Amino acid sequence: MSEETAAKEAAASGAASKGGPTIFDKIISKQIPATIIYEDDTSLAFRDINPQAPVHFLVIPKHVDGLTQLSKSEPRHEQLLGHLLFIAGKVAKQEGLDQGFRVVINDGAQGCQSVYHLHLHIMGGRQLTWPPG
Ligand code: TR5
Repeated sequence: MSEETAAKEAAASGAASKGGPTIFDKIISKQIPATIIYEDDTSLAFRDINPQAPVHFLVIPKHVDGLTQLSKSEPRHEQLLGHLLFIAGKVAKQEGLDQGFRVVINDGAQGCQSVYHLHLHIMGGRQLTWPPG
């Protein structure tokens, strides 16, 4: 069974995915509204509900929950990771972030992750500072 078929069956049955369902699963299934600015078969981009910059959106995979799960998984996930970054750049351009932007992945407790479904933060539209807190 393909990853996508498994995810569809899990969603249809209401079963939890490996890491347990998160709010982002409900955004993917359109149970909860979000301002979606890009979508394809494997990824979704939507505006962050609590923006930290004039432009702040998230890019998520539809069928994989976590970076750790993903990086320990099959080599084809390398392609998915590349795709997410590619989409981050594509949507950043679509959003007019010509002067630059930041891509962040918070992973795990020390990474300050709050939603346990892999997501790339893309922030721009103002001068950002470094290092982050
Ligand atoms: O802290 P991490 O890196 O896990 O980032 C989680 C991000 O999800 C935060 O920047 C939140 O503001 C964002 N977030 C949380 C919710 C949410 C959202 N972005 C869009 N729509 C959201 N809905 C509908 N519900 C959330 N709980």
